[in-house]
Amino acid sequence: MTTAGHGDTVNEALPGGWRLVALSEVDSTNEELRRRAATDPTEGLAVMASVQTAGRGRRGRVWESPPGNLYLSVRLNQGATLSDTAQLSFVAAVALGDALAEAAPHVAVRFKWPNDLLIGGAKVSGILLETDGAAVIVGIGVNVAWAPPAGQAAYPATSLKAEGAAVAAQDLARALLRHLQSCVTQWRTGGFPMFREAWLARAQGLGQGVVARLQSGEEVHGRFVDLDADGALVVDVAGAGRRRILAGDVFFAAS
Ligand code: BT5
Repeated sequence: MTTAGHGDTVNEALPGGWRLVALSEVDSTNEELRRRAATDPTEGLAVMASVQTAGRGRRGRVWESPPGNLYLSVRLNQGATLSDTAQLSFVAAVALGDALAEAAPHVAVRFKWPNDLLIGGAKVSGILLETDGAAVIVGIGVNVAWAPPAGQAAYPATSLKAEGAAVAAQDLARALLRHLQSCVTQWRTGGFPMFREAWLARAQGLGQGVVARLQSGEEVHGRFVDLDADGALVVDVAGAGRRRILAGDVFFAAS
């Protein structure tokens, strides 16, 4: 595994004591924050990179990370309980949704459970939360200029550029960090309900047919009816009542 990036290109103080370190290349911004914890365990330390050589998704999947896109991770000294970590992935999605509404107002962004953002049904962003001792690392990838071509990713993908939004990754990073800081503060004082509502208001496929593929390989077919107070997907299964899905991948029935 690569060790560190090729030097800091930016080391910038942000409001609220947060700080942004920008690197030209790194294996994974999540991994870089883990390494930095030994010498710099500050809350709000954010690392972005122009390229990731080993960007990752959930369960060891690869996150394609060529130049031009945004790869950003932030450390939150949260106390890494399962429930906090699950809730934070929705808080981060809402923050990114708000940042995109500001940076690219004409594109309509929807949320896909558990932690993707879609434009026109195609994935423009993925969020990966990892725990590191008592901290949570929030890793966010946004396809600013490039997306995997059709057939290459498990789910159709798009980029902001392909959707007609000219946004610079550095500008989006700053807008995102500003929204993330404000959302995390609101979540810490006001709790999850307002984020659950904000997420549901822009959720893809609410009330529609869905297939949830669980880690065991089991597929749950039903109707996506809710997000519960813990961030679980609630699926109404014909003849079998409601199932809470805590982890898995979601596919929408063809409309
Ligand atoms: C995710 O995983 O969507 C979370 C991705 C998180 C990436 C960020 S970048 C900054 C930080 N540092 C890291 O190393 N990671 C985080 P998941 O839901 O498991 O989706 C992964 C799947 O999405 C892959 O298996 C592909 O099918 C597809 N994929 C890969 N690269 C993609 C891309 N750039 N755009 C759209 N889909 C992609």
